[in-house]
Amino acid sequence: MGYISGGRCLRYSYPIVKHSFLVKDPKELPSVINQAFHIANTGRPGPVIVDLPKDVTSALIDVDTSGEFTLPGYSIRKEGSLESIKEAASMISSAEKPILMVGHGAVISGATQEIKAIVEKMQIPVINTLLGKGCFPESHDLNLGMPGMHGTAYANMALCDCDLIVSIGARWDDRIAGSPSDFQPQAKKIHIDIDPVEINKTVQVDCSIIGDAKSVLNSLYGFLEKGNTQRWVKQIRRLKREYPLKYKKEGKLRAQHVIEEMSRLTEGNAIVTTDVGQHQMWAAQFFKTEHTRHFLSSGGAGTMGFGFPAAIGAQMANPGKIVVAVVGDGGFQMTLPELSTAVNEKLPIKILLINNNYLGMVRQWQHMFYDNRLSGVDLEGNPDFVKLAGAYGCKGFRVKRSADVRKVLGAALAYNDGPCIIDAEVEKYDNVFPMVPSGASLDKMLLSMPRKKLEKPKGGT
Ligand SMILES: Cc1ncc(C[n+]2csc(CCOP(=O)(O)OP(=O)(O)O)c2C)c(N)n1
Repeated sequence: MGYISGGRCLRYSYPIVKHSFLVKDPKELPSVINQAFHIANTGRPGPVIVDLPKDVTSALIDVDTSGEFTLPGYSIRKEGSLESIKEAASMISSAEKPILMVGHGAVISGATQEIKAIVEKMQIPVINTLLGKGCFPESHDLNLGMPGMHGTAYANMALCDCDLIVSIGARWDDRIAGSPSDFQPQAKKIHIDIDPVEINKTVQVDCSIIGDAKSVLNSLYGFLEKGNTQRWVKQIRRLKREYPLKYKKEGKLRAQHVIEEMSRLTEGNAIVTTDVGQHQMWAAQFFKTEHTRHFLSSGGAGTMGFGFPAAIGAQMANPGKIVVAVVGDGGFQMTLPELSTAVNEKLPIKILLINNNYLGMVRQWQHMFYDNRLSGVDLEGNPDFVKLAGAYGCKGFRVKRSADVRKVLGAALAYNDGPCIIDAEVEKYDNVFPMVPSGASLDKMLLSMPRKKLEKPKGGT
């Protein structure tokens, strides 16, 4: 048994994977591999580690390809209980100010059509979590985008005034709930989730349905009776008009402008991946996503450097699609050696590098909550990314002026012989707004930098 691939790996991995196996007897291998795939792909999907010690990898075995197994402790409930579904239907039918909150679970279950059917029948506005983006088209009149820490003002305001929140595969994450113990007490809450562990984990709900989102919504639809949300929908439309997302158009090039233009040019059809940080939040705000599984980002794990490798996977799986990796200058430098993979495979990924010469999101927190005492966030030592692209045999573009954005992005979109980097040199000191300080309730949302000193936040970036 190898030293590193020993029992320790098993224990280290438990908190971050769905399941781990340590194969001690080579004969177990076919069954374990089948179990690993089954566990990874069913219920609430997640990574499974199969730890193979050296003596197992070098053993010779007669393979029994059937690899049969039973997993007595692992059962998945697909259909929700009829009783809970009926209770939820009655709550939704009688609500005057309901909101659907669409999360990653809805994406995984492929519930787009079911959500659309309910929205059209009941006239209910929709918000989506970061990972739920695209499950319901963002161009839809009743879509309010992402709520929470850097969500749209209108989504947060709607949450503050609604009387019912229906979470569909969303886990009331702290970026949305802020302070879960007093999250929107005026609203009743329904939670639909395939993973029973998520129910009442952070936010206490009034009704829960354990099951697969698509299947549950299908049954739910039949029990819904059209209520009257006309006034609510009017209010939503007014909020959208009065509090749109915005950014300064004058002065230096803005990240939001570059992202918004890329969104416009790709018309909701690109698969977008992101790193973690300010650019990620701006991508969530300004890259309008029309289709499910078209926005790939690192959610709860918050993994910098995720965007580019994710784009490689997305482009490999979708050779005919435009894939745009919106990355930070910090995050990109964590995984950029993968450029050689993308160049070798001639993957036409557009790497939209939002280059602010800072670990921007951390700088923003130091600016807003720590008297602008900046520490460890300066990236003045950045390489010249266009030259770096050249060194890898990759095409490089640079954009510095707002007036050139459309032209440069157009040229990058027209280049399909391999990957390209678009080095967008943007304003260094821009902050992401709206912002709800970490741990605060949604009504503490800031639309711009306040004059008075802010308290130190309770949570992390
Ligand atoms: C691997 C990793 N290290 C640290 C963090 C904490 N963190 C969150 S955002 C951020 C800054 C990201 O900077 P950059 O990639 O340049 O993106 P920007 O915020 O400037 O858009 C950091 C350090 C993290 N999420 N992941």
